[in-house]
Amino acid sequence: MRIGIVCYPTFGGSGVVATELGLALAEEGHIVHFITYDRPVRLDPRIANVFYHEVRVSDYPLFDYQPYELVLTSKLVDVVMHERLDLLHVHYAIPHASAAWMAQQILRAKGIHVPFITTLHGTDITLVGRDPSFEPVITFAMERSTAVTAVSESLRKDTYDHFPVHREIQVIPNFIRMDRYASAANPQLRERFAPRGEKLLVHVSNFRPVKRVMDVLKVFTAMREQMPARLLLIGDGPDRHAAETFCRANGTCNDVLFLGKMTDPEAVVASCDLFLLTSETESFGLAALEAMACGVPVVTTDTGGTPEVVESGVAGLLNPVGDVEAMTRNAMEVLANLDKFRKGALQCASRFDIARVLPRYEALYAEVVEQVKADGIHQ
Ligand code: GMT
Repeated sequence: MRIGIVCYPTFGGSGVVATELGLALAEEGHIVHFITYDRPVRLDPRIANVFYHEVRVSDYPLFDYQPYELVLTSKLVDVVMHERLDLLHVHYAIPHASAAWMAQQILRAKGIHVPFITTLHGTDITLVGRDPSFEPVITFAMERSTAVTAVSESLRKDTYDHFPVHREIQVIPNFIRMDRYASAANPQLRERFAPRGEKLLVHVSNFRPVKRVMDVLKVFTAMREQMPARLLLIGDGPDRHAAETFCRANGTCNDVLFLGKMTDPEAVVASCDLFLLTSETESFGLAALEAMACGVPVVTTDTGGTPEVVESGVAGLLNPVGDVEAMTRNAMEVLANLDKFRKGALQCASRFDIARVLPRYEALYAEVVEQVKADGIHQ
């Protein structure tokens, strides 16, 4: 098939999932066109069957706010027509789903029928999506998508709870390439980050308030009082400054290493003992799944889709949001039984291996292409 993928090209999980999906489809022989405002961070231009189209927003001075959605729509029309795409798959509803719908209408007027699938990822529904100013557009775009998927049962439920949507939403979970993560651990990195044999904790996120990064630091600080430990923080974002201020105030700067954004964090993550994820809400928790695939157990919050990903007592332990004491206690408990939890993490992650998930997307693609063909014939 000839597939167009629209996503955010940044470090967020939705962009990572979209990119990995496109790369896996290309490996299967499909032709994949990425349509985004920048090259997705994990998109290797040397890979066969993969193409990239940049959406360029003008800087015309009349516009205080540049009309990104319109430029994206025009680009979608252009790429679908000239690359003869069979379907569009848009990741993160805002504004990709409504742009895809608009492109579909323009193409229909030209006699071209293209289906589009919207995959809901998280804050497009749970945070941003709940802003009433977005609701009518998102609801409409979901209703008009040829198919809608959500990355967890929890996100599917949240969508029905917060939007007046009546259509079917299929759950297709995020996935992982187990083979890529299994051998990621690097003893030299371990030596570099824990030279005195300290326990190594790690957190990966975009440091937005929803991640509650300060809870990560509080848990770490409490653990460090009980044993030698260091914390690696991967990523960057609005709460980084507050995190640095906290470390300075608590005298932990030497043991908290801010590594910034990383394209392939798995070698670092795999060299650690425990992954901490303290989010207020998390529709899936891809970062936790990546850690588990490296054999690193996860101490996280019992919220959104995380219980579907991290089996408590097996791959790690779940805790109430904000309960720093429970998280500290449970993190110590996991470290005391590390071998058991490491095995559990690998076992739990393998449920999401790409080999299980990719065929579900391929089946859905075949279904929507057939559906639109049939609709086109009847029109
Ligand atoms: O909402 C975000 O944080 C951004 C979004 C993204 O683009 O990374 O993350 C969401 O999608 C990921 C991939 O499906 C999920 O693993 C994250 O759990 C989800 N984030 C939240 O729900 C907070």
